[in-house]
Amino acid sequence: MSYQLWYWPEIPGRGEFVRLFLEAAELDYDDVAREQGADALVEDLHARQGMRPFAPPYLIDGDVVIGQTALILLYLSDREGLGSGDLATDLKLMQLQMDISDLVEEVHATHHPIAPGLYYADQMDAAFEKAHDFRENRLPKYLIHFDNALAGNGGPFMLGEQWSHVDTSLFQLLEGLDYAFPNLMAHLQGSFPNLEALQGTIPDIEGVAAYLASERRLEFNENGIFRHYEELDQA
Ligand SMILES: N[C@@H](CCC(=O)N[C@@H](CS)C(=O)NCC(=O)O)C(=O)O
Repeated sequence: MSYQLWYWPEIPGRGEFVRLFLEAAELDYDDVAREQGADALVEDLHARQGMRPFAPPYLIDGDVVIGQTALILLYLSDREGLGSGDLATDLKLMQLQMDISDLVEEVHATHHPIAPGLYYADQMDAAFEKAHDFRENRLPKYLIHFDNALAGNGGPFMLGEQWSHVDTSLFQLLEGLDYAFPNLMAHLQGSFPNLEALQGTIPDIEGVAAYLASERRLEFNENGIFRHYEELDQA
């Protein structure tokens, strides 16, 4: 039986971190809201009771329903034998995946620093300040952290020669940053060699190559998390 992924149909967003993993592992899945629309997603989520996911993305595998991007990736890795096989190492991978989630939240806050429900145009002054701190302090701190984690692992990936959910997520993160902050990322080029090598290697994974060339791959856009606003991207 194939997995069901529920995520907003028009943006890559957080759903793309799950999608990339499913595609890299060449797993069968239905991208349900891409087929049935956003209203179907809202209906499905609201029909769920009790300990249900708070927000998409969420994954359904038979009776199992899981929200939270990092947790979905942990579940899939465990179920498909794509973890490290060692609890302490798997927890370190999860720690990094949750660091990625934190950074994704900070990226979103560069254009929505006050409230996610307000328009960007209504919070631009705060966004300038937030983006300035993001460019100067927060992003370099995170990228050093991830680059150090990759150093000396004996291969391009966190686990050396074997890719994991952290690697596909770092790829998506870097692609998103390149889209949203092209000047900044050009300025930082060469500063994070392990991350750059990883970004160049992920498209060589067979499932990823096929996916990136397909129509299933959604382009970044200004409704998503990684948005390009020239005024927020000053190197
Ligand atoms: N921490 C959650 C965040 C989930 C989340 O914020 N989902 C967004 C879309 S990317 C959403 O639809 N949020 C609705 C809301 O917060 O009300 C995760 O990493 O999956």
